[in-house]
Amino acid sequence: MPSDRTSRATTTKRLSSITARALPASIATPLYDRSRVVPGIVHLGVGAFHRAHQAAYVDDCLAAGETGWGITGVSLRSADTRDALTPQDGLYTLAIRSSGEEKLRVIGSIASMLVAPEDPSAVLAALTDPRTRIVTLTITEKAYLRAAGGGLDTAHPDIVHDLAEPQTPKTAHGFLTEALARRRAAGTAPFTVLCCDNLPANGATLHRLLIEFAELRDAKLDAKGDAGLAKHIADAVAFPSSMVDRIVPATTDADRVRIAEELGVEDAWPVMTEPFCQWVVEDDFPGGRPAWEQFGVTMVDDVGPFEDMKLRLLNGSHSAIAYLGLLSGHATVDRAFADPAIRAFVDALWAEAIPTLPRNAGLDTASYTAELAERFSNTALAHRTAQIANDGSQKLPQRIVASALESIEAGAVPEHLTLVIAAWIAACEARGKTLPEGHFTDPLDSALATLFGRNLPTEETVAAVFDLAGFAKDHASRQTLIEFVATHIVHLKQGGPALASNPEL
Ligand code: CS2
Repeated sequence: MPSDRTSRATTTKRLSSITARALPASIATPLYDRSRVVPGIVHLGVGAFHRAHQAAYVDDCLAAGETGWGITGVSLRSADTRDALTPQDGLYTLAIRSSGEEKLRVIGSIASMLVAPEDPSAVLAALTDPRTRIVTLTITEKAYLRAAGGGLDTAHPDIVHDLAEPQTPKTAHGFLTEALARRRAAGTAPFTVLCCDNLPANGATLHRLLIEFAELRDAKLDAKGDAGLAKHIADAVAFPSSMVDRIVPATTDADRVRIAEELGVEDAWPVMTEPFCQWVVEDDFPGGRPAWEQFGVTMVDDVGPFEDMKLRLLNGSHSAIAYLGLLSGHATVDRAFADPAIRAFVDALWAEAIPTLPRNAGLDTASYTAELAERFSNTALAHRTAQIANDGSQKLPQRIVASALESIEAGAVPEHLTLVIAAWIAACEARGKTLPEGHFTDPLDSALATLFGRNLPTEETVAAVFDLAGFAKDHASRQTLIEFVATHIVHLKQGGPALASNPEL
């Protein structure tokens, strides 16, 4: 966080357990005794999304009298959230915004915060604490460190580090495996691992990656007779999948000022969100869980159909709105969605993606897309297209590429799905030209810059991007997809969405 916020905090009264007692009556605050709450959940990746979603559900459970599920929030990278929240006793404001209305609620479920790079052993201590029965994650797609084909990126320097130095991990994989090894050695039951990121079959995906990591670890430790961790993780640890949904735009300084005025005290990091909130979770928690179903969480046997619908309809169209919006000069989702050309595009995109969803799973796609249209039109959110545009190489496989491939296999012509891939490539290429340099980022940025600098024919560029990002790897329809995308790029460059720069961005 910029230092001006920290210095302001020292001179202004701050949100805290004490000042929360005197907030205006319209603002909901935790009325339960926070000192009685014991930590039961360790959450990795305690960013705004977690604080708008899971932490609110857990806050409801604690308010209803559960005491065993306080959250220990862990940041795997920066100290920003800890620095903002610790002086506030872990309290922060959740602002639920719809066009014309803002409701504020102070959340109290985060009991303490740790910053992994500062003190990995404190994180391992929290993870091995027998009271910790669930570990949840929102670390973003790229932190799963998948290689282009989907397996673990074993060459990634942090994976190499965590295999060499298991006592001081850097990655989620390193922390989880080391903690599970220590719990096993101590005779403590394993925790349940609940992935809450936008990945397909997120629980199973993380399970597979951790087994792969543990196999490499076992191979190193074999000589010392400590092998068998991979088998333990495969047999004894539960990884339910879950589908999470709430739109959470990044907090701005204007939000901080407005919330401070409402509260009468400063909150260094309030979180902005929409009224809609959904969480669908596979019910597989051998060590127990909060009674989430009493607070609006849908507990199911198989989250797959819900997840596909969300990734392909919500996130797929979000990415479309982001890249086409950027290329057309729209800074926020609501403005892009109000553009008739983009609105019509999204309808056509949904029409292509819907036939790829599981049939007979009871999905009501008509109401779902109608609700999405309302959510995307929420003018109070100011959700920036550049925020969603980040990390496209990690997001598009499950949002767009999978539906496009299935659509081709079914004999359809996915013009709109493939245009989103083209718009992503065009938007990446437009940075530093018609879009500001660094307007959004991607783990492939330096490789993409080198590639674009070679000025290859369009189809060769697209094929190289597919290789870098692992899109459609080894798939029979890869070449067809590349040809669609290359044709769209040529059209986009000939003047599809206006590629003119726009001061709004
Ligand atoms: C968005 C998601 O930034 C993005 O990529 O598509 O964060 C989206 O807002 C959430 O998944 C909504 O649940």
